[in-house]
Amino acid sequence: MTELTAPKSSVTAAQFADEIRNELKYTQGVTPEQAKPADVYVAAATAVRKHLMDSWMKTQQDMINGNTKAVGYLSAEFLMGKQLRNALLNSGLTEQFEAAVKELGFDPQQVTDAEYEPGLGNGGLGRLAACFIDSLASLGVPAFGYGIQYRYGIFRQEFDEEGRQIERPDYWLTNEDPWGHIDYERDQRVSFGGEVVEEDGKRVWKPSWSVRAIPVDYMVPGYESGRVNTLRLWQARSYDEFDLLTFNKSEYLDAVKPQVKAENISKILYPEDSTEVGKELRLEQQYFFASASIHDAIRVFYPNQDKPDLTTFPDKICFQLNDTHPVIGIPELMRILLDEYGYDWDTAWNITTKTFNYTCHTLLPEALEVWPVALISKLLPRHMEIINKINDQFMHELEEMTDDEAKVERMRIVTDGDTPSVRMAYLASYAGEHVNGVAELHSQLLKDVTLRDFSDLFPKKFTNVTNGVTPRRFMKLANPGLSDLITEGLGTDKWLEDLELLKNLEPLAQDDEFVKKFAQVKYDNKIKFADFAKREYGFDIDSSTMFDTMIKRLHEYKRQALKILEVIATYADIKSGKVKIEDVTPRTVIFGAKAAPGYYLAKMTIQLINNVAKVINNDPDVMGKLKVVFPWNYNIRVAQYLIPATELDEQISQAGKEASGTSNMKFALNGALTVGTLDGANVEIRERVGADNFFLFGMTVDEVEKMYADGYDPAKYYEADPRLKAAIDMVAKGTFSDGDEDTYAPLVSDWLTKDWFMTLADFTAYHDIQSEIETLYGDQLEWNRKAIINVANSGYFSSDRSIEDYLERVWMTGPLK
Ligand code: GL7
Repeated sequence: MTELTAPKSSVTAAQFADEIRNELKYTQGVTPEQAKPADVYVAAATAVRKHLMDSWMKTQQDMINGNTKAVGYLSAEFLMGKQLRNALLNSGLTEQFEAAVKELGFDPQQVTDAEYEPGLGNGGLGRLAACFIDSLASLGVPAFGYGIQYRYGIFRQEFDEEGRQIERPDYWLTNEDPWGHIDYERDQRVSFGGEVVEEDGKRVWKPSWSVRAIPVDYMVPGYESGRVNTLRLWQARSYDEFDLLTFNKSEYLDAVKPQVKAENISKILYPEDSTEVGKELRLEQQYFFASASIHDAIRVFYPNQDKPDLTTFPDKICFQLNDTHPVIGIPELMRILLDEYGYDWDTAWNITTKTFNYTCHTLLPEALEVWPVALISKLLPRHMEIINKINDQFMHELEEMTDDEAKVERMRIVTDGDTPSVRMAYLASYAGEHVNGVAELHSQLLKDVTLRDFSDLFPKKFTNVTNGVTPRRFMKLANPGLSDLITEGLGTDKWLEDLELLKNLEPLAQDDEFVKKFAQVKYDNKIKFADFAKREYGFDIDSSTMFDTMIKRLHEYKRQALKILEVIATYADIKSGKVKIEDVTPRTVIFGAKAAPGYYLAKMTIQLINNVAKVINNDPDVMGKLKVVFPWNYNIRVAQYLIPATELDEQISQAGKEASGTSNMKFALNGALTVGTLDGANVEIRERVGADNFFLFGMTVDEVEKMYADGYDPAKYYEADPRLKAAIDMVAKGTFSDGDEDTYAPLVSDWLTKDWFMTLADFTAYHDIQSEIETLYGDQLEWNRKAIINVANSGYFSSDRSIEDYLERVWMTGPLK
């Protein structure tokens, strides 16, 4: 760690060592001699938290006393990653920690490794929320992250003997969590069920059951901003702890029933990615955290007031709805204003519509949540009444605005028909003040296709905010070698707060000495990853091969199948002698992906990749030339090793399907070149880094649409490209299933008859671009020049910039004064 890059705290290493000793004694009850690395981790975390305490309290006071509108980021997922390194960096205690821990006789790496990574998110959406709260704090904007403290995060992935994915529960709270502060005094009651009755001319909800929502607070320290915000995650508990009477009658299970029902609400994160499960429990979760959070905001901003003036609520806080998951918060705020505070409908509506904004994160129709009216009526009968009234009001407004009856009908929030349902995206688009997509192309497609009617009638609502990633975690912490080189190249470390400064690296791409240093950093990162992969997974990886990486959820639209078919075709080329072994660029192809447990074809693709790896990696004919590795249980920690080590990044989704992608940004910032389609944020990355420094292939959105319209026949492509045919035939004939032709039959049949995401149609173009990639890779100086140009031009993809865009286009607020 260079002196240049670490912000300073006045604490010395010796003092910090004393603080750790103190925590070992008073919180862990062990001597330094008895302590294990995990004890030291908890002690250090507790000590860092204390350093942040004053700033945390001051930030809250300034927020409540000042008049800067705060942001409430409502999200069902926050995929935070490990906290200790980040907290040390942001509190300027990194060097002191390293020295103190060594003084106590421990290895800092072992201590930070002892932290268990909380997996409270599925993928990009949850990680984006974590980057955003980091940036909000770093920019000094008063903000809360509001979500759920799931007891079980995303499942822990294992592979069995046959290469199939096995899901294991991730009980992360069996380990000590020194970061979360549980605050029993600031609980909220959240109610469900029952009925709505008429009393004195008023609609009154008589719920049938309630749960206690208890906040667990996590500090969110800003980088060099002196501000510490709050991530408030709710835990569900029962009010009726235990029914002794029932217990005494020996009905043990019945005695804990209410408790079990209540606590189930915050028990598991749904392991779904993009597709929704129509589960009652999921709606309970959504209402649970939306309701608790809105009540909490009222408590925070109107302390000790029985009759607060909530017409000022939109000046105190605005809520960002992270996808449709918290949209039930809209009727909830209406209900609170109408029923709990006695406002009339129009006043309540006026407050509500100024309070919420909605971000859509998808283009897949199945990912736009729709809840059956029957389910909402059962769980939240008063909310269903309110939603119906919102729908009626909307229909009347629409009838005033347009004569197009078909359009009015299409836009219904509450559909009729066999299973009347509520479209949460429509509710959010009507009631939200702003609606945004997450990349230019995505926002355009929302306007042109997914939410077209809404954008036609309410064009001013719609805007774009391109996603971003935090350079603190994904550059400074993950890639200290590159960070130091950048600081050296720029002569300052200010780029960590103003990532556009990376632009000044561009001339250095022509400086051969700098390019060589850059190449050395990449090589060191490859060795680091290879060591990690050996240690954790037992893989043998040759660091002199090209590291070619595809990490993301396993989904058909992302097209891991395209990558693995190309690997198989290359394998076949070598085996058949069509390609001379000495002409092959040695590659290690690295996959990381979890599949939703119920997603049959995705899980089969995982199995195929694992078995292709098994065959290829054990075949002496390709040894040293082609290798496939698939580290299981891909998570933030693996990402932090792998992204800095990667040279070629695969972003090969079918055009028009990936809303944005965020790993593409992390890779470009860490000096990988991208092979990708014109999809999501790839488009903007390519615009910025330049077409010459990006490997583009495949159909465009328009071409894809045309092909759907004309009728797509994948078999035609299978017949036309002998390499593709050979690859698919190998899968079909059992090359990767010990001769068994049934194992992958469903996958093969899907490719040849459906192939909804047009993997086969893009295959030939994908192969051609891979040849270009190999040619360039042969000239390492040129390759690394292009990689540096990628880094230099990716500063735009900082989540700080995303947040600035939100402040200006959506939230209309700024840093605390
Ligand atoms: C996602 C999109 O699929 C992804 O492209 C985007 O980068 C991310 C953050 O905006 O949101 N939408 C979604 O439901 N998940 C995503 O990762 C799970």
